[in-house]
Amino acid sequence: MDEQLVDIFDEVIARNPGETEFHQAVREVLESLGPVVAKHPEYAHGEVIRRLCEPERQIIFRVPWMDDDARVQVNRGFRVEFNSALGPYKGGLRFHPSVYLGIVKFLGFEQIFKNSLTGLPIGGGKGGSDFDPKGRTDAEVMRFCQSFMTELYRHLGEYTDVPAGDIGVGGREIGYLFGQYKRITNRYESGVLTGKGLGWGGSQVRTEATGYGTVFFVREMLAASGSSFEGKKVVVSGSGNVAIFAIDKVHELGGTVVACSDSNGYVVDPAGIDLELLKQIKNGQRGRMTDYVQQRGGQAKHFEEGSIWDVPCDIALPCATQNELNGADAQTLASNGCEIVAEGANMPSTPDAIRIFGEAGMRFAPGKAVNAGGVATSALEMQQNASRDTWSFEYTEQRLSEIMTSIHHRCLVTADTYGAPGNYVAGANIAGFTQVAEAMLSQGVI
Ligand code: NDP
Ligand code: 2IT
Repeated sequence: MDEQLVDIFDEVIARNPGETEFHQAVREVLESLGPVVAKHPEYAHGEVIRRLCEPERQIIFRVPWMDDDARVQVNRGFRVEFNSALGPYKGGLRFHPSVYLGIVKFLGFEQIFKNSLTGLPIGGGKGGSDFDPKGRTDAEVMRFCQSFMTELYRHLGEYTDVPAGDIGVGGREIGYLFGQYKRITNRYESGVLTGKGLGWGGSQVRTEATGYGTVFFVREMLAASGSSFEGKKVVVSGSGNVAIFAIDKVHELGGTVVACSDSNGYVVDPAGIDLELLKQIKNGQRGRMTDYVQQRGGQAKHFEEGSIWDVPCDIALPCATQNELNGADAQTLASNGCEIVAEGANMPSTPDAIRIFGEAGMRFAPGKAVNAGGVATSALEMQQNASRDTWSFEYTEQRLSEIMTSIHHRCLVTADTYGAPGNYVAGANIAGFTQVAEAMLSQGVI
């Protein structure tokens, strides 16, 4: 790391004790910025990086709610409004028992650069709760969402802060959250949340966008070396929103996804994952990958031991959660001849894994570039809401595809300009950063 940046990083660690995921996300960005501070001394004078590492606002609140047995439950809610240089805070809400301030901060920090890369006017933020939706009834989820929004609504607004989904937050939760916001404020403010239902302000392609966008990005990586998905064997971890629509698009482009997973294990299905069955189990039944194997039959097998990254593949798409792919997994992927790793999830590869990809000559692209299609399509949803318009599926998907092509291009051009040709990590971090830094300098010390 550049000397000027070491002090800033030490300060981040000291001010945010124990928040290891946040430290990891900051370190990864700062490690890319050496050539940038060398070229732009004005960033040091304006303390742009020091300011960027401190969220503009952090909100933590109690979320009390009553379960179906009339017992009072208490969760903790978070919203970190990290940076608004480019637009209103924008980023998802995550409901998962592992959520604490360090996770929300790492996600919010990543979101700043990701949103900048989209080229659309959105700042960075993230939120969530340690609420675990697994095993909860619809009525319990509704009461939780209503209580969560009863506190959070005062911080939101279409020009202020616009949440969306993430792990554990999909169409059902966005519906309950929007309903409560509307009731409290007495405003039909469509642009205050994205990921809404198609009949009430949602955008075509938002549900598919992160998975589709991930595959569009890899399509560009492949095209850059004169290749395509045709005949490629692909492993996708997770089996949620991002994973499902990544699988969908890989199959459409001629590849075969031979494995996917959930937190209890992974499934290998050599004939290719049956997407209709997977969707029915995940969305219809809210079931598990073990249910998939039972209903699929044939050669599909479920594994509880080992790692999904043991499955040989040409392309690996981690689409579940942070730090799900470690150094040992990276070594296995390399030995099995995997060529490309692209992150559908946020920060799924550990620093060790990323180092090993580089040493093995594999091509690696980071989540803030690869999975930006989700938030980009959220920004398209905001555009449609602002103009009281709705676009067709085809038009919206075309816009998404162009945005992903442009992010890919911007990463490579920036990496070249700053002396790191072919390095998507450097390209994404530097391109995302410089646009935000310029805006912060223009807007003064705030
Ligand atoms: P979902 O809740 O729809 O699915 C999450 C999937 O990941 C599930 O299969 C889940 O398994 C698995 N998973 C979650 N936590 C863990 C864990 N601790 N260990 C193992 N597996 C786990 O979430 P999404 O698909 O929306 O999100 C997946 C990733 O993509 C996240 O990193 C998210 O931040 C990122 N992302 C999401 C975007 C979106 O638009 N939704 C946009 C950009 C990035 P199980 O069911 O067993 O918990
Ligand atoms: O990590 C992400 O980019 C998301 N969860 C989507 C955010 C959004 O506002 O659509």
